[in-house]
Amino acid sequence: YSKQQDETPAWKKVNYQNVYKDIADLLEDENYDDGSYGPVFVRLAWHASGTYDKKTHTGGSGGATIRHAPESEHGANAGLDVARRRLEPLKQKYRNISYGDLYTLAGVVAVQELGGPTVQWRPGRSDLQADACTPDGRLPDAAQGADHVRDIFYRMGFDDREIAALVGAHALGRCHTYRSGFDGPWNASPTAFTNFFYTELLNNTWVPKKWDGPKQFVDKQSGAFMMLPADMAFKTDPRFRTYIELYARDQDTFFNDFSAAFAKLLELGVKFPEDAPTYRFKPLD
Ligand code: CCH
Repeated sequence: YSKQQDETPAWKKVNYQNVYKDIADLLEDENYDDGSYGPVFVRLAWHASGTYDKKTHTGGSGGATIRHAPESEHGANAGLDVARRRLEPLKQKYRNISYGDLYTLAGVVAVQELGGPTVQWRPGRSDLQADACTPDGRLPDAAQGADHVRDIFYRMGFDDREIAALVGAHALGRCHTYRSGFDGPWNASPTAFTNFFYTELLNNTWVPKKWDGPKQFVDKQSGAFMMLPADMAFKTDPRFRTYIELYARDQDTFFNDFSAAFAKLLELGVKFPEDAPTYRFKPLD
């Protein structure tokens, strides 16, 4: 007898709307952090993608090399094993999804379900092995300033406006001393996607935190919220500051710009199949 060969590529066998729903179901957990895995999913999607180098066309989310050592062990990726473990049951359930598609889609679901803009997304990444891991040092160092931030993001192919929009994701989540060494949330609602990164940055007086840890800033009034040295650079650098002021007064423009820049980030360096459709998922009710 002749064995029928199934030639449908794996990525076509996945119902991504169902994956979206299943990721959304994994967000909430009252025992984790501020009650949501959303922020750490966004950080996973970003670190999986932000290794891209436009000159050598290496890195990016395409191969999902962030799951392999040594990349998984890079200092910047500390704590992201938590997000990968949370998503692993979905890789088992949807065997045909690639890790690259799963991690990036998790970032999209988190942004949308935490109240952010819709973000276009395409499937079709195919996973690579550990030999494709990127070298350490491709992600930004929070202890540094505007020049460093520009070096890192220009290497990926972003301009100042896109960089200023992307860092608005620091409305979400918090820093953990046992991951990065830094400590605390950026604002009072770390599980809501807002333009608060910009409003807090501009409207507060930020003073150095008095502690033994790495240099960071706290708001003078309550001491409850934080900024990284790299965050402060967006306030002091005049070209970045123009966009910080824009996004602080105009949440719609922030949402539009963030959506476009985040979609671009998740696709850096990826060679999509020609017939991969673009999705814009509806947020769930
Ligand atoms: Fe970030 N980020 N990020 N970040 N980040 C951290 C946490 C989050 C920098 C440093 C840090 C982006 C850009 C930058 C998120 C999304 C984005 C932490 C704390 C550091 C340090 C990690 C910890 O301790 O858990 C620096 C430096 C830059 C740029 O210069 C961009 C771009 C994005 C997404 C678009 C999110 C979300 C978090 C919170 C994670 C959590 O677990 O709550």
